[in-house]
Amino acid sequence: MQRDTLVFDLIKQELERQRRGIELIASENFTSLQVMQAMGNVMTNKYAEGYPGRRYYGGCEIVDQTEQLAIDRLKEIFNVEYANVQPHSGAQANAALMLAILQPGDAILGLDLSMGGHLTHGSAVNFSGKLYQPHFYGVRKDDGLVDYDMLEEKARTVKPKLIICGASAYSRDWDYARIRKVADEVGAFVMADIAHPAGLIAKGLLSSPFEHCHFVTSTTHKTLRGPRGGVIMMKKDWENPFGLKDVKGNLRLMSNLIDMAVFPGTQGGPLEHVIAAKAIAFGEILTDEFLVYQQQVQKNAQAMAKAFTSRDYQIISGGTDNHLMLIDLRNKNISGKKAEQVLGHADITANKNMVPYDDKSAFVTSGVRFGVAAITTRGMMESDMEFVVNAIDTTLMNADNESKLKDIKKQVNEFMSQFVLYPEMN
Ligand code: DSN
Repeated sequence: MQRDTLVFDLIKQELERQRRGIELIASENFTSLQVMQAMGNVMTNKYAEGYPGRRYYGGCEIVDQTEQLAIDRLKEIFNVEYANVQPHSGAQANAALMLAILQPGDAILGLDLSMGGHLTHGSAVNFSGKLYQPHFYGVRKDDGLVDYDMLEEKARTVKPKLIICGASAYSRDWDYARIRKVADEVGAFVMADIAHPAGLIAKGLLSSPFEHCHFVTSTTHKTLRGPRGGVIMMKKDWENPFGLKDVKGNLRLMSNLIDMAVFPGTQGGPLEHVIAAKAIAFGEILTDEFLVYQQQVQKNAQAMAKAFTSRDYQIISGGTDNHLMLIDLRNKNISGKKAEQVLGHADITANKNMVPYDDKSAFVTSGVRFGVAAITTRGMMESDMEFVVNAIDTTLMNADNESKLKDIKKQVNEFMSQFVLYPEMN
């Protein structure tokens, strides 16, 4: 077979783009080389429907070991009794979990997408909003914090089967205990989607949801810095408190119901090469080096927030506890869409984002979201946040000045050349 130089050339161009730019998309990161190498290996050839020790195909004795290693390491990281490492993504993890515990038409309660929530938490354009009956809570207008009074009131009114906490654009920690209390009162399950702050939770830098939430889902590629994928966990293998049955009408442990909802419920063959990469990433997370990384993530986010505030940028909720921040650009007279575009011209990658109570559509938005997980992996420290924020500010204030933008791009590229990325690759 002839080597496909067209595609490999595009991969090379993507490597160069990642090397020269400032990556501020809050959901992105740079995996280690060994995590990436594990994703391109012979395990991609293997069918392994089922679970370690109980597969529908022969020849699974090796992939059984990598998958079991991934499960065991994930359980150790979060000190949990149950883990499923097969979901292909965070959205797949949430779909499987909901399939396991809900019936079509059941009420669910999640954070509104326009207030920082996620598509899979009940959005009308997503399976979660189409199959189930979605209801939402929001954040308070005055301080941008989750409105727990509203959450409780909604829970008592709509009596959801599932309350979802977790967000894509919320910079503060969560009061999981308070959510569990109202869930118990109305007879609901609680699921925490920790896709964004999982790395900080793994190292004890944010509150743990595991004591209070029946289920926890996550992606593995954001602050966890693993391959693109998802996971589902439970602190305890809940003995099915609501008497949920499988398709044959048998009462089962929650772990059985979730395993069945992942496969055969929503997925086919697991991506065993990606699961091998998850196992490697989970091994990295267990090290002290990863604690130092997460501590730096938190320090960098706080330094970045301070630098923005000193330039009169309005951070929703006034700051950050985790790795990200959401900025309302209305006092800067530029939309999120335009900000994303011009930052792109300066090789600074970020995404437009609705802010709470936004008067602009999701395609335009009044806000922009920044995260520091990726630049911290590149090696940046608190002192580097001044350069980054200054570059952003100068870009946004010169949005229509092409020569100035070229100038900033040059400075950005020079600045980034000191933070070497994948030196082994060419
Ligand atoms: N799309 C991800 C994010 O950017 O936050 C969430 O799935």
